Amino acid sequence: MFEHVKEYAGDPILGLKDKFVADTKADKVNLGVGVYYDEDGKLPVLECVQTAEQRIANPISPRPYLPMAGFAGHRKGCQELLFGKDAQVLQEGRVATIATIGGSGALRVGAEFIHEWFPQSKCYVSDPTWGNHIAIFEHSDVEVGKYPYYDKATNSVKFDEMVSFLQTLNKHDVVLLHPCCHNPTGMDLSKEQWDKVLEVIQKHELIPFMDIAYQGFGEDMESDVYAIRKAVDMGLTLFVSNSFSKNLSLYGERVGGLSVVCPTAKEADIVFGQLTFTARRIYSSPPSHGGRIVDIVMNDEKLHEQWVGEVYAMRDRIKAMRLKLKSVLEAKVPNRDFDYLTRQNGMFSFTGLTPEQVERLQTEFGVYMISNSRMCVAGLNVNNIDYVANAMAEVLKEDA
Ligand code: KET
Repeated sequence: MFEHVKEYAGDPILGLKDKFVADTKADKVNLGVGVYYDEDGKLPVLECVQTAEQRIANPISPRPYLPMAGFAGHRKGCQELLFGKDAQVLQEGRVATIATIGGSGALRVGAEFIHEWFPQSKCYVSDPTWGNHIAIFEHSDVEVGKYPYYDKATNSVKFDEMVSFLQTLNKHDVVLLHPCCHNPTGMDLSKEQWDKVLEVIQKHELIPFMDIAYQGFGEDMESDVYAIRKAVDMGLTLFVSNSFSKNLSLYGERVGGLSVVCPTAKEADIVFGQLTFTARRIYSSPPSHGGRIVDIVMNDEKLHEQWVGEVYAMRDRIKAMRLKLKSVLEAKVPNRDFDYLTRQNGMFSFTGLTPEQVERLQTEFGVYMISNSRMCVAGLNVNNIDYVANAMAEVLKEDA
């Protein structure tokens, strides 16, 4: 019956965990998946989330089906975070938002919407991008292309090439962008560069699809959504997928949102209906637990403030790890430039290690990063950073 079914090679990011768990080395370190671990190497439960959990648990409430779009408070939380509490675009009712199953669910629903209503459109992703961007759009039957983004030789963005390329795209082609903390490279555009990219998008009538999974981990909550708010100010139509996995440390609850900024409130209503219909056809309606937490934390002023502080503490710890790793590596491998470590933002660093070097780190030292050389800096802490730096220095030195 199943002889024709092909074997699944496994996911390059999520599959790495099994390898890590099976590794018996005492000093092993997992820097694969984009997850924030605290100073003790533990997955944190944020204090604001603990308070929300207590409210949910007492009293324990019934579990009806949620609306297809999720809780209204969850949707409002997404909107105000992305567009601003008093944003005019929200007052005008021009944003259609549904709660989704993580950022991945938002991408999937968005990709299905594009396929259905813009069947001619291709989707262009940065070269490189998060691998699942390509998989999700292709699996929704949207053809995927790549725009130039990262220059490995200089560890910087190939900005001129990127802009020239975007100018060649067709009307209504989709451009998938990372508003902050680019995955996997950590290299973001400056505000001036965003202005230029959005100008090209407007001129060529392209559709920006902004995927934001790390709001608060770059500069701050507001600066990290500069591109989104600028696009709204320019009157652009855009898609935004957001994830609360990282900034609420709610990975397993699968909470996110999909927002479509429309030219008019009437169009927003129609788009909203179609988004709910798409959700209905895939998973019907979202689960309630994570949605409740989002609703409580985002809409309670005190908890919201506490949350922002907790995100900034995670951000600052990652930045401290970048500095420390840079200084240890500079001392150990003086012929190589490690400046990129502190120029990159968010959880990831694109280390430029070869696949062979990444493999050696795994087999000889039990240090796990993605084969494209992406390291999750948020997995480093004072107890493992010297070990990781030493291991990196070893594989870099012997190859030099
Ligand atoms: N967008 C980006 C850019 C992203 O890095 C992730 C997750 C997601 C969306 C998905 O978010 P979620 O809410 O979990 O559905 N990235 C990490 C985890 C993964 O690969 O699934 C990662 O890159 O390690």
